[in-house]
Amino acid sequence: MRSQKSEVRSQNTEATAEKGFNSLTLAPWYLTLNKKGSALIIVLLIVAILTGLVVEFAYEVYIGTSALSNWQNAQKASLLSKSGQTLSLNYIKNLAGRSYTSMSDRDMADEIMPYQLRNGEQGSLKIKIIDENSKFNINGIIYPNGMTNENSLLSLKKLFEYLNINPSLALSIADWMDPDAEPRLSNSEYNAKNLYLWSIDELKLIRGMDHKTFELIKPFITVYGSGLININTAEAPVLTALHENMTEALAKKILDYREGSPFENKGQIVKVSGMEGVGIQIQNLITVKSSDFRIVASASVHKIIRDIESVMNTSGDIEYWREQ
Ligand SMILES: [Ca+2]
Repeated sequence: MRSQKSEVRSQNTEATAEKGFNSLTLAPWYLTLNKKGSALIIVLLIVAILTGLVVEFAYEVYIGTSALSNWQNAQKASLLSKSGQTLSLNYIKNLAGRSYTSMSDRDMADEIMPYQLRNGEQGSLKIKIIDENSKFNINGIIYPNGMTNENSLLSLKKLFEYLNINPSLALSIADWMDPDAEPRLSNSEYNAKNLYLWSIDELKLIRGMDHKTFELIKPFITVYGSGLININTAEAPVLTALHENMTEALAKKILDYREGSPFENKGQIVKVSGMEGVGIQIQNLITVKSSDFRIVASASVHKIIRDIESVMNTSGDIEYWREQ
């Protein structure tokens, strides 16, 4: 009997052991963990993934909104800058009706232009009006038939001398523009355009014209307008360059004279002490009325800036336009 019972117990024990082995090896792994702990890990994983998605979405929305906002502000700044150009054009058109253009006409424009937007927007518009007739027209050194205007070339040399620039650079500029290929200096016809300049920036392409030199002459030269110099608005370097007999001292006398009262006609220049003779000789080079103006309008809306620079004449023609 004992042996039978023992056999039966032994069989039960084996069965139990076999059952226990099966349940341990066949059950999924997660059933072997604590159920509460595993649920917490799963929840945490889901929360982490959702947080990641939400952060990514929020970031994309933020970037998208910022880009849209910047674009809208850029459009507003651009429109504001264009309005500044229109406003300036109306202003210079009014100057056409005047018999002469004085320095105060130009300065008044500078004073009335800066203002803040009135519709609550954070924005501003600044305008600068520059008289192109106060500058030396560099295209004037070559006649339309290709010949050199020696008097004009001499003026350019005098302008360079005034600014402490080597006057021979004027010869390189003449070769750059004249239609022939005969060099006045060694290599001065190298890669020459042999045409008039469309913009003074083209001067940077000429050998010998470094950045410093260009910045020195930039305020005093132009490619726009009739070529006549307005004696009411030209600065001393340009006035001195008008004629070989002009001196810096005479130019300063002209500045002093017009400060008291502007020249109402070009013949009045002989009233300036010392200008009795040379004043007559430059009559065909000067004017008292300006026709071409450079307008620089800079608009800012929420720190987004749009600049428009143009050159327009008093008839309303746009000769140059650049937006950036
Ligand atoms: Ca040439």
